[in-house]
Amino acid sequence: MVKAKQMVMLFVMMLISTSTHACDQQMDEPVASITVTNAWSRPTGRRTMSGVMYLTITNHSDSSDTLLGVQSDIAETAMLHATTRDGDVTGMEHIGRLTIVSGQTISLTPGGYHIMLMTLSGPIKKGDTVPITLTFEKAGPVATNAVVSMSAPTD
Ligand SMILES: [Cu+2]
Repeated sequence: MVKAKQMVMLFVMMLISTSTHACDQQMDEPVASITVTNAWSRPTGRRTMSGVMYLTITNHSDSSDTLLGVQSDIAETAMLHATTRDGDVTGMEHIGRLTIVSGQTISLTPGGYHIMLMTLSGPIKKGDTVPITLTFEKAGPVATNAVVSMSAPTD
Protein backbone atom coordinates (compact mmCIF):
# COMPACT_ATOMS: atom_id res chain seq x y z
CA MET A 1 0.00 0.00 0.00
CA VAL A 2 2.72 2.43 1.01
CA LYS A 3 4.57 1.67 -2.17
CA ALA A 4 1.48 2.37 -4.30
CA LYS A 5 1.01 5.71 -2.54
CA GLN A 6 4.61 6.65 -3.25
CA MET A 7 4.13 5.73 -6.87
CA VAL A 8 1.09 8.00 -7.11
CA MET A 9 3.03 10.85 -5.53
CA LEU A 10 5.85 10.36 -7.96
CA PHE A 11 3.40 10.36 -10.85
CA VAL A 12 1.78 13.58 -9.61
CA MET A 13 5.18 15.24 -9.26
CA MET A 14 6.05 14.23 -12.80
CA LEU A 15 2.81 15.73 -14.05
CA ILE A 16 3.54 19.00 -12.24
CA SER A 17 7.06 19.20 -13.61
CA THR A 18 5.97 18.49 -17.20
CA SER A 19 3.11 21.00 -17.06
CA THR A 20 5.48 23.66 -15.68
CA HIS A 21 7.83 22.94 -18.52
CA ALA A 22 5.07 23.32 -21.13
CA CYS A 23 4.11 26.63 -19.53
CA ASP A 24 7.70 27.89 -19.76
CA GLN A 25 7.73 27.10 -23.46
CA GLN A 26 4.56 29.09 -24.03
CA MET A 27 5.97 32.12 -22.26
CA ASP A 28 9.15 31.93 -24.25
CA GLU A 29 7.46 33.06 -27.47
CA PRO A 30 9.77 33.79 -30.38
CA VAL A 31 10.07 37.37 -31.63
CA ALA A 32 7.96 38.00 -34.73
CA SER A 33 10.08 37.47 -37.83
CA ILE A 34 8.75 40.65 -39.44
CA THR A 35 7.61 43.76 -37.58
CA VAL A 36 5.81 46.77 -39.02
CA THR A 37 6.14 49.87 -36.85
CA ASN A 38 5.63 53.65 -36.80
CA ALA A 39 2.84 53.60 -39.37
CA TRP A 40 1.33 56.97 -40.17
CA SER A 41 -0.96 58.41 -42.80
CA ARG A 42 -1.70 61.98 -43.88
CA PRO A 43 -5.15 63.53 -43.57
CA THR A 44 -6.92 63.91 -46.91
CA GLY A 45 -9.26 66.50 -48.33
CA ARG A 46 -12.98 65.84 -48.37
CA ARG A 47 -13.01 64.89 -52.04
CA THR A 48 -9.58 63.29 -52.29
CA MET A 49 -9.85 59.74 -53.52
CA SER A 50 -6.39 58.58 -52.51
CA GLY A 51 -4.23 58.62 -49.43
CA VAL A 52 -0.68 57.82 -48.53
CA MET A 53 0.93 55.82 -45.73
CA TYR A 54 4.45 55.49 -44.39
CA LEU A 55 5.89 52.88 -42.04
CA THR A 56 8.97 50.88 -41.09
CA ILE A 57 9.50 47.20 -41.88
CA THR A 58 12.15 45.18 -40.04
CA ASN A 59 13.16 41.61 -40.82
CA HIS A 60 14.26 39.91 -37.57
CA SER A 61 14.52 36.43 -39.11
CA ASP A 62 17.57 34.57 -40.37
CA SER A 63 16.40 34.66 -43.98
CA SER A 64 15.12 37.24 -46.42
CA ASP A 65 11.40 37.78 -46.83
CA THR A 66 9.39 39.53 -49.53
CA LEU A 67 6.49 41.92 -49.25
CA LEU A 68 3.90 40.68 -51.73
CA GLY A 69 1.00 43.03 -51.15
CA VAL A 70 -0.80 45.52 -48.92
CA GLN A 71 -4.46 45.82 -48.02
CA SER A 72 -6.55 48.31 -46.03
CA ASP A 73 -10.23 48.23 -45.13
CA ILE A 74 -10.57 51.94 -45.97
CA ALA A 75 -9.28 51.66 -49.54
CA GLU A 76 -10.46 49.64 -52.50
CA THR A 77 -6.84 49.16 -53.58
CA ALA A 78 -3.58 49.59 -51.72
CA MET A 79 -0.13 49.17 -53.20
CA LEU A 80 3.51 49.89 -52.64
CA HIS A 81 4.95 52.77 -54.66
CA ALA A 82 8.41 54.16 -55.13
CA THR A 83 9.03 57.82 -55.85
CA THR A 84 10.93 58.37 -59.09
CA ARG A 85 12.80 61.44 -60.25
CA ASP A 86 13.62 62.29 -63.84
CA GLY A 87 15.24 65.70 -63.78
CA ASP A 88 12.63 68.02 -62.30
CA VAL A 89 9.82 65.59 -62.85
CA THR A 90 8.74 63.52 -59.85
CA GLY A 91 6.62 60.47 -60.43
CA MET A 92 5.63 57.21 -58.82
CA GLU A 93 5.93 53.61 -59.84
CA HIS A 94 4.23 50.53 -58.52
CA ILE A 95 6.57 48.07 -56.79
CA GLY A 96 5.13 44.56 -56.99
CA ARG A 97 7.55 42.85 -54.62
CA LEU A 98 9.95 44.23 -52.05
CA THR A 99 12.56 41.93 -50.54
CA ILE A 100 13.88 42.67 -47.06
CA VAL A 101 17.03 40.70 -46.30
CA SER A 102 17.77 39.23 -42.86
CA GLY A 103 18.34 41.99 -40.31
CA GLN A 104 17.34 44.77 -42.71
CA THR A 105 15.04 47.68 -41.88
CA ILE A 106 13.27 49.46 -44.73
CA SER A 107 11.57 52.77 -43.99
CA LEU A 108 8.78 54.09 -46.16
CA THR A 109 9.19 57.86 -45.95
CA PRO A 110 8.01 60.96 -47.87
CA GLY A 111 10.02 61.15 -51.09
CA GLY A 112 10.74 57.42 -51.07
CA TYR A 113 8.72 54.25 -50.79
CA HIS A 114 5.11 54.74 -49.70
CA ILE A 115 1.85 52.87 -49.60
CA MET A 116 -0.79 54.33 -51.87
CA LEU A 117 -4.36 53.97 -50.67
CA MET A 118 -6.65 54.24 -53.68
CA THR A 119 -10.40 54.75 -53.88
CA LEU A 120 -10.87 55.63 -50.23
CA SER A 121 -14.20 54.82 -48.59
CA GLY A 122 -14.06 58.29 -46.98
CA PRO A 123 -11.63 61.06 -46.05
CA ILE A 124 -8.75 60.28 -43.70
CA LYS A 125 -9.07 62.63 -40.72
CA LYS A 126 -6.75 63.65 -37.93
CA GLY A 127 -7.37 61.40 -34.94
CA ASP A 128 -8.36 58.43 -37.12
CA THR A 129 -6.45 55.18 -37.11
CA VAL A 130 -6.01 53.52 -40.48
CA PRO A 131 -5.77 49.73 -40.53
CA ILE A 132 -3.18 48.22 -42.82
CA THR A 133 -2.13 44.63 -43.51
CA LEU A 134 1.13 43.78 -45.21
CA THR A 135 1.45 40.28 -46.61
CA PHE A 136 4.88 38.67 -46.71
CA GLU A 137 5.95 35.54 -48.53
CA LYS A 138 7.19 33.80 -45.36
CA ALA A 139 5.79 35.77 -42.40
CA GLY A 140 2.27 35.91 -43.88
CA PRO A 141 -0.03 38.81 -43.02
CA VAL A 142 1.25 41.45 -40.57
CA ALA A 143 -1.35 44.00 -39.46
CA THR A 144 -0.95 47.36 -37.78
CA ASN A 145 -2.79 50.66 -37.37
CA ALA A 146 -1.47 53.93 -38.72
CA VAL A 147 -1.94 57.19 -36.86
CA VAL A 148 -3.06 60.19 -38.90
CA SER A 149 -0.65 63.08 -38.86
CA MET A 150 0.82 65.75 -41.19
CA SER A 151 4.35 64.54 -40.48
CA ALA A 152 6.10 61.47 -39.11
CA PRO A 153 5.27 60.89 -35.44
CA THR A 154 8.33 61.22 -33.22
CA ASP A 155 8.92 58.61 -30.57
CU1 LIG B 1 2.19 56.70 -54.89
